[in-house]
Amino acid sequence: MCGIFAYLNFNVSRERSYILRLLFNGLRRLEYRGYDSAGISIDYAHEASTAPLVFRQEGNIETLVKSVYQEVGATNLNLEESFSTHAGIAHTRWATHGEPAPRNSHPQTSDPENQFLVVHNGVITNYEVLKETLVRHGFTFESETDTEVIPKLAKFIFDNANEEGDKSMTFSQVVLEVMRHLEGAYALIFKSQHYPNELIACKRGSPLLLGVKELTEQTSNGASFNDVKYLSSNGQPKEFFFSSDASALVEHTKKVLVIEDNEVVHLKVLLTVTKLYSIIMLVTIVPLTIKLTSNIVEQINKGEYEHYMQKEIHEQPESLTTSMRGRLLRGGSCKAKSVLLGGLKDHLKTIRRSRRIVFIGCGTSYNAALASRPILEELSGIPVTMEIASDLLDRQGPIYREDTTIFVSQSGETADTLLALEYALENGALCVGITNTVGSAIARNTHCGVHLNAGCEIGVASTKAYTSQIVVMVMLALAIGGDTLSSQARREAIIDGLFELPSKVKEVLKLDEEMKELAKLLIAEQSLLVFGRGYNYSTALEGALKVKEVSLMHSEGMLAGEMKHGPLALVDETLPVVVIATHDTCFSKQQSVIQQLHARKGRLIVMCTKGDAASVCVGGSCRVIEVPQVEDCLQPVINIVPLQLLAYHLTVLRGYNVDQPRNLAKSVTTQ
Ligand code: UD2
Ligand code: GLU
Ligand code: MG
Repeated sequence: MCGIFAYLNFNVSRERSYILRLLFNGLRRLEYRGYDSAGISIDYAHEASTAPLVFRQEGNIETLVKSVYQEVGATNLNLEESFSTHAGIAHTRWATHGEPAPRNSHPQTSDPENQFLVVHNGVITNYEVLKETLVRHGFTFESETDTEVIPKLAKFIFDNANEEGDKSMTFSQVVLEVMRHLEGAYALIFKSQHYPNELIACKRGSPLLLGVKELTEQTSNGASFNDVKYLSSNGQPKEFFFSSDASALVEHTKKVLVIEDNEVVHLKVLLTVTKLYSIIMLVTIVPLTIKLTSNIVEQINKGEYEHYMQKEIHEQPESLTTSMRGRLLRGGSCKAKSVLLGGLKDHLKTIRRSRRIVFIGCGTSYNAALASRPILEELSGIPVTMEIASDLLDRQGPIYREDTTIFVSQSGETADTLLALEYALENGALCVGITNTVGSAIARNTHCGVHLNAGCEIGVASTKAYTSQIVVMVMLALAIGGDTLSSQARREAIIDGLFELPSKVKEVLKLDEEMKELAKLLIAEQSLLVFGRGYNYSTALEGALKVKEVSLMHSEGMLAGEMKHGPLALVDETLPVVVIATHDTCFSKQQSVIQQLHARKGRLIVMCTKGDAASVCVGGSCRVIEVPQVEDCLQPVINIVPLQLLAYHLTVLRGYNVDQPRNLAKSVTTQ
């Protein structure tokens, strides 16, 4: 979805009208990818000192084309003016941050003079921190996009270097420094007034190709096109194209290079000793690991919070919003509300035809899959089974070509899950990834998938990634379920529920103080049981996992239906037991569980729907946690929040390290 196109002609005279036509045609070829607005930038004049022109419009490409020619007419810009070398960029946007509008369309700019311009496909997940930093340094933002931080950061880095007297910073150095600060997914093209006739392209996650058209027969220095460094011989005319996919390149050239993640392509005109121009393409590999290092931006920003886990718990209304951005379609007068997962749309037919769907994960990711299993079964009608990655491998459980396997991992590098992925690939199953980390091994090696876009998670105990995983998998269920008439009302109710979910999470976060009080009561306990069923079996497992993971208190999540088959023996007046009994199809069964626990004088903490407090505690005394009600399949997202808060406060009160619990690591990259 959305597209990038750029064109650089070198040493071949092209009129402005030709360049415009070429850029517009490039965009038209990318049109099928879907978009809601478009924009381009070309040069105003040959002189390096003049600001490039930027045209942006909401709506289709033809609207942009019309407005460009109108503006050109009004300003007497000469369409016949020729450029022997010129760098132009173009973009179709699929809005993720900010409504479709000219100010939010790309190219996004660094300042009114357009010193740095950027077109972007993707989502920058840490743009808020970057934006705050830039605003503190005097930048004013005019769009709601995540993209706008990129050109502004480029200008900031460029200005800083110049102030310090470093006038030799190259365009690629500026961009490399920018890339060091970006998290998320992107394909980017940079154009700058300070580096006329140069373009830089780089990417992580989103696709980007480079096409080269030689306008003479000679080969260049004998260097093959696949060489990492590609030098043109002096002065030979050439045309360069960047595009999100091959459809916009084939009419120009067959010489196409796929740009890999973390590579930077720099198209640059050099004045050589022999006074001839040449073009260099630099492909620089940026080590993946250099994140969060610079002092310009304090990346690891805990803000008002004391711990990352705390920050990440409270961030959930925002992280959930980001996970859903651009993926929920509100519908209209004659269109139904729907879900669009760009990464899956070409595979939905295959998934629907599969005999079985197998969720594979470990720890929290497994729990998130378990939370989504009922709705996936309901909407798809396909049997869904659950596998803990290591157990699947231990058993060498059967996986078939007709299976769709779904690999869930926050980091995308979890060793057990990765090995299970290899195993499933060998067995010929369709492999789908659900990961938070663009470019991770699971994202790369699965056939298709969905990124969580929840933003970087630092606390070892996963919180915001868990809720985003559930939301993404509910959207996956909606996408796989398709648009059968019989389930339309149900689907629309879930989509409405998704839209409202962030505000409901905000509401449930208000229980913070109450959970702290509860933690004080439980501080010296040895053990805590959590009972759930149906949608909230997962909540019981995940709540207990949080508690044991960070507060180092023994805790078990249990299926309430299994209570009488063993766990009931543990119940007495002292052992605290959390029962999740929010309103859904399992409500009456949970009420009877509560009765039975009362009968054994159990020490109950009941999580119930707001307004149910009085009715759930009939027959005994208990402490209640009242939470807002949402659509049943989304309730696990709400219900886990108080338990996350409880685990957090228990840990702090017991004096343990919340962000780095004993013996645990953030991404488990060993078996
Ligand atoms: C794409 C962009 C997103 C935004 C959006 C606008 C990327 C990475 N994403 O998001 O930033 O511009 O379009 O509409 O550029 N994939 C796997 N395995 C995984 C996860 C993902 O194969 O575990 C693939 C997936 O099939 C797709 C690509 O990676 O081809 C991007 O996935 P996505 O979920 O980021 O895709 P989408 O369309 O939501
Ligand atoms: N996230 C960017 C925006 O909302 C780019 C979206 C796209 O990939 O088109 O402007
Ligand atoms: Mg984990």
